[in-house]
Formats: sequence, structure tokens, C-alpha cells
Amino acid sequence: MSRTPLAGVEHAPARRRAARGAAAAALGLVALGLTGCSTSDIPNQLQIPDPASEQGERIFHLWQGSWVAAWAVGAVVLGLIIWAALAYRRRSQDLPAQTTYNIPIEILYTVVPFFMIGVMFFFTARDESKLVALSDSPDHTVNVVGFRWNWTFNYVDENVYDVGTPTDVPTLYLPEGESVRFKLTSPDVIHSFWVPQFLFKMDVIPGQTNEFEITPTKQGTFAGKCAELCGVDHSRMLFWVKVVSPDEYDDHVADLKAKGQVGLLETGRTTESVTGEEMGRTTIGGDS
Ligand SMILES: [Cu+2]
Repeated sequence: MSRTPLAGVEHAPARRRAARGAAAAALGLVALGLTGCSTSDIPNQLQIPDPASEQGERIFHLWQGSWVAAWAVGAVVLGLIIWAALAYRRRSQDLPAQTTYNIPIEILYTVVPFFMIGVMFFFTARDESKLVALSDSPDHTVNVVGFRWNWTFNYVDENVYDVGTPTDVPTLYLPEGESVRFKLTSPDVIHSFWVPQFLFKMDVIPGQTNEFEITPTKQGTFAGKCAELCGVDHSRMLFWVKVVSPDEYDDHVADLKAKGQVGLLETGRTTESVTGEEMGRTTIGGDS
């Protein structure tokens, strides 16, 4: 049977068209399922780690709000598309009424996106200003030195330090419920201090001290890493963060003192020759 595709669509029985629509919808649902979204994480977490700090809670709510707004906008847009496709589907061979310059609609679709951006900007700016605000007297100050290729943690008030290498991953101790000011410095290149469960990261820039404050709210051990591609051993700039009770924190400070790690280190430990040997490979470049 030879017929044009257009004629075929036009004369297809409504029932067959409905069946085709249902099949397409089912296929869409299967495709969505195959993307691997686990429903247990949605809608509570939305693929963001459980916040372990006061500031993280704020970021978490911003994240949730952004998703709600995105889904709401998506639903309206999808609804309008489906409505337009159904309400204005082809019913005859006649050309539909041709209209141009619908001024109210053009004003609407200029104003509405501006409004949406304004809302996003408002909440982002509001939260950001609170997240980077510094208090007058934080409970603790930690100078974090990002260096090639690990981290030094200087507990400024306690006058003790800890330093790691890629093969000897250091642990930063923090007391639960007490505010900590981080002062980020680097003797070499730009790194980024990132503890995913704090939902926050900040660049560590040579010649500039970046600061932020965190109040940890959950005891536990959290992974930390460098989030700025800083060179050959970037991926090995790992550390742990242990949020403990204030008493355990004091014990750790005493331990560091007992080990003789007193004072503050402005740089890190030279690690390139050591790690190159330990990793059984030739170290590339390096000037430290
Ligand atoms: Cu780095």
C-alpha cells in the first residue's frame, strides 16, 4: 500500500494513536528508570551529602529550594508544551490563523525569566553573604596550608601542627559544636580545600589568605580533598576530618604536643622525592 506519511497520520484511528502515546510514555518512564536514579535519595537528599555543619544546613536548604523551583518551572513548561501540542493539533488541511507580535505574551516571557533569575539571585546572595561572614571571636583558628602534595594543619590557638604526605594522609581534628575559622594559605600553587560533607570549598591561593568559618554539628570521620587541579599529584592531596567531642579534641592537641609537633609550619613537608620513590615511579618536574 502506498500512501504519504502525512495521509497515514491523518487517517490513523484515534485508538491506535492513543496506544502509541501510551507506549511512548512507558518507554520514557523506563528510560528514566535506567538513568540509575535511586528513589531512596529523592526527594530528601537530591544527591548531596548529609550536611555535617551548621553552614552546610543552609547550603542544603538552598539546594533543596533550587530543585523545587527547577521542578516547578519544568512542570509548567512541560504542561504548556503538551497543552499546546494537543489543543492546537492539526485538524484539517486549512492553514491555521497566522498571528505575529502578541505584545502581552512577549512582555510576559521577558518579565517572567527576569523574575525567576531575581529569585535565584536573591536566595543565593542572601545565603552566600551569611556563609562567608566572619565572627569576631571564633572558638578555634586553623591555618590550613595546601602544598604540593598534601596539607598542613596549624592549630593556631593551641600552637601545634600536623602535616601529611600523599602516603601518610593527615587527619584534621575539629570539636563538635564549636566554631572554627579556617585561614587558607599556599606556598606554591592554587589548591582548594574541600570537605564534601561541609558542602563548602574554598580556594587556597598563594600570596592571599582566604578565610571562612564552620561549626561542625556531627561527630564522625569525613573525607577531604583538594578540589583544584594543581598538578601531577593533585589526586593524592587527601585528608580526613574527625569531628570529636571537645574533650577528645583537647586530648588530640596534647598528643601532638607530646609528639613534639609544637609551633606552626608555614609550608608543607617536601614530599616529591619521597612519594616518587614510594610509588615506584619517576617524579615529574617539581621544584620544592
Ligand atoms: Cu591541590
